[in-house]
Amino acid sequence: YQPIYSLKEKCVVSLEALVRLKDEKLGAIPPDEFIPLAEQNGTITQISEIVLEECCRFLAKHVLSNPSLGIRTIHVNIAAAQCLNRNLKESILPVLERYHVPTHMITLELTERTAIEAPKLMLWHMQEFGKIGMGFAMDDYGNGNSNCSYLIRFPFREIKIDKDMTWSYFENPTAKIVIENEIKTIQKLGLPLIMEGVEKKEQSDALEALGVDMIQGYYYGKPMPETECLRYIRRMHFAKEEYGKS
Ligand code: G
Ligand code: MN
Repeated sequence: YQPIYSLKEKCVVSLEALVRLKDEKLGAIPPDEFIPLAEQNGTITQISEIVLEECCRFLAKHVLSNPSLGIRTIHVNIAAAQCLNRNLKESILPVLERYHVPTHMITLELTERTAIEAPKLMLWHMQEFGKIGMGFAMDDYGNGNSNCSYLIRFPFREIKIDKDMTWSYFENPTAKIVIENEIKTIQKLGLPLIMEGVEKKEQSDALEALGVDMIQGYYYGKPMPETECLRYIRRMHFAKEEYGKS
């Protein structure tokens, strides 16, 4: 789980579930290697099911009983293959029900590429999930075939700006102008914005000055196994209270 930090609330408010694969012989296999393969051979659907089940178990065990942790939702990535299934909702909802996890505690992340694969069906999925209080976040916004039409066509509840965009914001004056305008557009639409890939304090401060809502990046925490992540959040939130007292 990787923390998503709210610059406004000064605490971790959500997590993204990021699957990792460890092989006895090969060691850790990076997601950039096994996810495209799993997408090709169809096992991505089973992987996603395992991830969702794990997240619900985690929420039920550690988050529902600990509201003071401040975790409002877990972001779970969904793949194009899953969205092509008309019964997407029926494959997801029973898992949440089994663990008594409220629908707003899972946010589904999808990329522009996934959304455009079957746009009509995707729109219908988003409306159906919206009716039961489950939202979609647009992942990796600005990477690849970015186009503001995705913002217009689909009722995303949240936008995540891709880490490559964040990096070029700080390196390239042209990118800075373009991305600042993207940020303003998203803000005018009233959509919460997460910037990914923030690795330094100066970057976080600069984005805070632009009114960015949330940050996901190594500066506020790398992806961690669940126990470590819980410890990290507790320590961070406790520290915040301590600072407040002094
Ligand atoms: O595509 P998506 O946004 O779901 O993928 C997130 C990936 O980006 C994760 O695998 C995570 O490890 C990586 N990541 C998250 N934050 C940072 C960061 O600040 N720097 C770098 N280099 N990678 C990051
Ligand atoms: Mn993601």
